[in-house]
Amino acid sequence: MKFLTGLVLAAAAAEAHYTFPRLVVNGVAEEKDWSVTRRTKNDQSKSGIENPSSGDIRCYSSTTAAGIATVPAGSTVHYISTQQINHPGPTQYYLAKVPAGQSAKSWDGSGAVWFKIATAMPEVDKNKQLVWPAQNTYRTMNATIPSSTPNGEYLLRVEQIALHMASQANKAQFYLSCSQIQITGGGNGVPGPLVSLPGAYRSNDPGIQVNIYSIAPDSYRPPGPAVWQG
Ligand SMILES: [Cu+2]
Repeated sequence: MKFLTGLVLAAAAAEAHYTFPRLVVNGVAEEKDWSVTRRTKNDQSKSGIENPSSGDIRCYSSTTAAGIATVPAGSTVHYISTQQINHPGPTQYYLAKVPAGQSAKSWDGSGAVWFKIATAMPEVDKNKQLVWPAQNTYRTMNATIPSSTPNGEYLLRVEQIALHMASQANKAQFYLSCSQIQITGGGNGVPGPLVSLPGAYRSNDPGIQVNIYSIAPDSYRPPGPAVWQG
């Protein structure tokens, strides 16, 4: 009996986790999983990252993808999730411009190169729990590529930070993907502030180590830099 219970619990825990293998641009999904999105190390396990200072926090030690998605500036993007995003917590998006002479197909995203383009605040649901946009769906929330983003190749990074156990240190779980994209039709914006990943987060940041069962929704502070307004 004990053995059976353990199996059921293990299955439930596995179901609770997710990866984001497919980018959707203006409603059109990449043709198959991991074709412009880099296959993350947790492709099989689906487990989250608990240490925000680890190298995994950038692109989850993923392998590079074969393709590059064309993404017009001003596009709406989201990701398909393999499972329901059932853990509460914010979704954020970042971009990093590929340096001259390098390719999105191979660049590693190192250095102070990442800027944030979207974040999310919670609301309170009917059970008086904090709930974030797109929570309990099979997709991440939408983000818009700012129309003044300069043309060129970029890495696009999405993260969803699961905060259900985050009142303990190093118990937030980061779920994330990076995609290889080319922005077209952009502008002359100067994106920033620029941060490094790892580097932008500390495990005790108030948006990472937080008891979401005891805070007011508008007091939540998503971790990392301010959103670039474009
Ligand atoms: Cu979980």
